[in-house]
Amino acid sequence: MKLGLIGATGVVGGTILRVLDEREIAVDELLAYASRDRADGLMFRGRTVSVVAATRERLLADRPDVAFFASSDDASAELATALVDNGTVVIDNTSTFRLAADVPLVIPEVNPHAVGPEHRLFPVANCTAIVLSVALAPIERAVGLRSVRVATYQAVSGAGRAGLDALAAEERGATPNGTFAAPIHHNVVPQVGSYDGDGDTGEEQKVVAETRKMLDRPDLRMAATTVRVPVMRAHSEAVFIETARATSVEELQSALRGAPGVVLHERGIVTPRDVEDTDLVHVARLRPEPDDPSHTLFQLWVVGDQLRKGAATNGVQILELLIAQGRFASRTGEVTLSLSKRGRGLG
Ligand code: 2RA
Repeated sequence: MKLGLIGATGVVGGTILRVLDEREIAVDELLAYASRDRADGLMFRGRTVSVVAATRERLLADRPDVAFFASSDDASAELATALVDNGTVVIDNTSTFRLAADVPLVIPEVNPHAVGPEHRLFPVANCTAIVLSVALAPIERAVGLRSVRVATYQAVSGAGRAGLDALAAEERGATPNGTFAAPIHHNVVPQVGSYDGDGDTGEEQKVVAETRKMLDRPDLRMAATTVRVPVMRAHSEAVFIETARATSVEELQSALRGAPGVVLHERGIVTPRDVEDTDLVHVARLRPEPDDPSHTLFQLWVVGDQLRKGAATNGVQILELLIAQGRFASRTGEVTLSLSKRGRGLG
């Protein structure tokens, strides 16, 4: 397989390379692109790979079998459909095409059936929405959901290398450089994405719209408040659900216990530092709301590494799904879908 990676030098791009390697995806040729030529190149499987500017002409001439986009919305808007029309399968980590009606938005643990043989463009959903949907899907399947409310605690690496650098600089005493809407060191910032001061931020709109699409519940009542916190890596979410029928903690636990991609913590807590660099979504503190005679109101705490499961790993899993469907030859011959307990670290 000839594999292109646009945004190869970014945080998500680097994580995609690691996940491809760990999952032993057979890559015959890696084509690495960035916003400009890079003299130093990058290392992949013990070899130095050149990094070149991602121009339309070069990409169309290179014609990769698969291209991962981990760059800007603008780069995806300009280049992704041209590549798709040229025969390339595109797995796109930007928001550009996520809500297009004829484009599937796939989490392999949640809605693999959304992939049809005609599809060649696969956006990877918003990282917060992926982490949330992996935890909600088993509940939706078991008892149905009537409403979901979520407050998030999002790591600075969600804003890429600039976010990591901004927190590190502020910790060393530098003046905030505007990467976030307010100082991030010793603070929390209730704005992720664009915000015009009235109504939801861009991130909040994405979480709601994309979760509805992935759960195939356009009618799901939802609200989100997304917040940036001075955590390096992994997003956390406090989730408040109303189920479609009366249920119990035990029934919800049993739905989550065997669910693909989920680790259920029946006791204790789980924090972003516990799940750094892992691929599974962790659920803890599942409990009923107090004084609820309807037995439909519950709360849970959900944590996942947004760079891995929320971005790179989900994209590579989509590629694995396509390989398993016979869309690409695999030299290893042994690429199997590893949806549940594969992953590093906890669980
Ligand atoms: C963030 N969800 O955390 C975004 C990144 N895709 O900023």
